Amino acid sequence: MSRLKEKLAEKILEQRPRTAKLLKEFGEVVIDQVNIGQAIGGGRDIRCLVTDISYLDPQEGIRFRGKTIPETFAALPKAPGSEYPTVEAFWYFLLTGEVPDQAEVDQIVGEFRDRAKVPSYVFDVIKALPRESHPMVMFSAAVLAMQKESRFAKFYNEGFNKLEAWGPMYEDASDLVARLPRIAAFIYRYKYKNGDIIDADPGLDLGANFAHMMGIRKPYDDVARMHMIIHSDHESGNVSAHTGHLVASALSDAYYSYSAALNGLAGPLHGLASQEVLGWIQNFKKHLGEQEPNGENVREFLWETLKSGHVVPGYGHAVLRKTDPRYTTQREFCLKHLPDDPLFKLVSMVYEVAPGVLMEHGKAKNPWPNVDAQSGVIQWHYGVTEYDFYTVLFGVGRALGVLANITWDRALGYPIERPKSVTTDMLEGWAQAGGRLVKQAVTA
Ligand code: HAX
Repeated sequence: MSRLKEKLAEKILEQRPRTAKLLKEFGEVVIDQVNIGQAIGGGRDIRCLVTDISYLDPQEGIRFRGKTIPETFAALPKAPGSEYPTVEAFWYFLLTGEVPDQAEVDQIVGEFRDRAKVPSYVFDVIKALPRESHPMVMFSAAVLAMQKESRFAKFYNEGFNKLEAWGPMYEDASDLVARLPRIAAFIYRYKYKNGDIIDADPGLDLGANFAHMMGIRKPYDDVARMHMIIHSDHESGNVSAHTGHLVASALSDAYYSYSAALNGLAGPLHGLASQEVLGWIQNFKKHLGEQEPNGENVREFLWETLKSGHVVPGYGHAVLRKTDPRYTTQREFCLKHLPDDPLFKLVSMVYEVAPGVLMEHGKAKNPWPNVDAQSGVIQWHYGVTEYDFYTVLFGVGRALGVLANITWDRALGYPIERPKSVTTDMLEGWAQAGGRLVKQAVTA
C-alpha cells in the first residue's frame, strides 16, 4: 500500500468516531434555519453540507485544509526548479490534511505514472464526436466512457462493504486525477492542433507533463500547477462540487460522479465564465474598432452588457464578498511574468472600473472579481487562445477537490442526499402564519 493510502486509512480511523459521536449524541442540535428566500433562492447560505477539505470565508476566501492559497504554496514541497508545489503534493495534502515529505511526493509521482494510461477506446469516443462539439462535451463524455474501468462499481457488484468502500473509491479517484490531464491535452491537440498529439513523458510530474502534452514550454508547467491547485476546491456548495457529491451519494462511482460534476461546471454562471470573460473582451475589442481602450469606453461597454440583460462575466460570487484570492494569486503571477501583456492591461483596466459600475447598478451582492476574471489572460499569453477550452482546464483542477471529497464521503458513510421540497401553497400558508414552526400543528 502507498504511503498516501496508509496515511489516509489512519486519518479515516481517527475521523470516523468524531462523525459518529456528532450524529449519535448531537444529531438534534440546530445549526441553521431556512427562510422562504433561501428555499426559492438556491439554498444560499444554508449550512447543510460537511467537508474538511476546504472552507470558504466570505471575506477571506478559500482555505484548503486550513491554509490560505499563499500558505498552501509555501508549505508544500516544490516541483524541481519551480516555486510551485507539485499537484501530487497537493493531492496528498487535500486527502490527508498533512504536508507530505519529498519521499511521499515522489511515491505519488511514480504511482500516477502507472495510473495515467488512458484506454484507447476513450480517445475513440472523443474522435467519434463532431469536431465542433464543445470541448466540455468531449471531456465529460470521455470521463463517462471510462466508467467500465471503475473499481468501485466492481466492488459494489461483487459484494459491498460500507466500511471498505472508500478503498475502491480512492483507487478510481487517483486513476482519474492521473488520467484527466492526458484526456484534456488530447482534446486540445485533437480539436485545435490538427490532431497532432504529443505523447506523455513518463519522467515528468503531472503539471510538467500536462505542459509537455499541450506543447507549451516553461513556465507553462508552473501555470498548470498553479491553475490546477487554485481551481481544485471551493468548499462543497458550488455546482460542480455539489453535483459530484450528490451523484456519488447514490453510490454511483467516481466516473459517473465526475462526468456529472463537469456538466455543471460547463454552465456560464459557473466554470464557463472563464470562457465568457475572454468572449466578452473580444466583443469589446471589436466594438472599439480603431479606438484605444480607456476607463470611459470600458465603463460604457459594461453598462451595455448590463442593459442587454447579461451578467458581467468574472464578477460576483454567491459566497465571497471581496476580491477572490484566486484572482489575486493569478494577478500576482501576471505582474511578475507578463506585466506588459496588452490583455493583462485591459483586464486590469476592467478591474478598476467594473466594481464601481456593478455597485451603481445595485444588484450584485459582490461587485468584485472572481477566479474566472483572470485565468484566461494567462492561458492566452502562453498561446492557448482557443478560449472555449478554458473550462476543460478548470475541470482538470476541480477534479482534485471533487474526487478527494467523494473518497471521504465513502469513508464516513454519508447517506444518499435527499433534501425535502415543499409546494408554493405551503409557502403561502406559512407566509400568512408568520412561519412554519410557529403553527401549533405542523402539517407538512
Ligand atoms: N453582473 C451582472 N449582474 C450580476 C452579477 C454580475 N457579474 N453578479 C450578480 N448579478 C445579479 C444577479 O444576476 C442577480 O440579479 P437578479 O436579482 O436580477 O436575478 C443579482 O445580481 C443578485 O445576485 P447575487 O446574489 O449577487 O449573486 P448570486 O449568488 O445569485 O450569483 C453568480 C452568483 C456568480 C452566479 C453571479 O455573481 C454571476 O452571474 N456572475 C457572473 C458569472 C460568473 O462570473 N460566474 C463565475 C462565478 C465563480 C465560479 O463559480 N467560477 O466557476
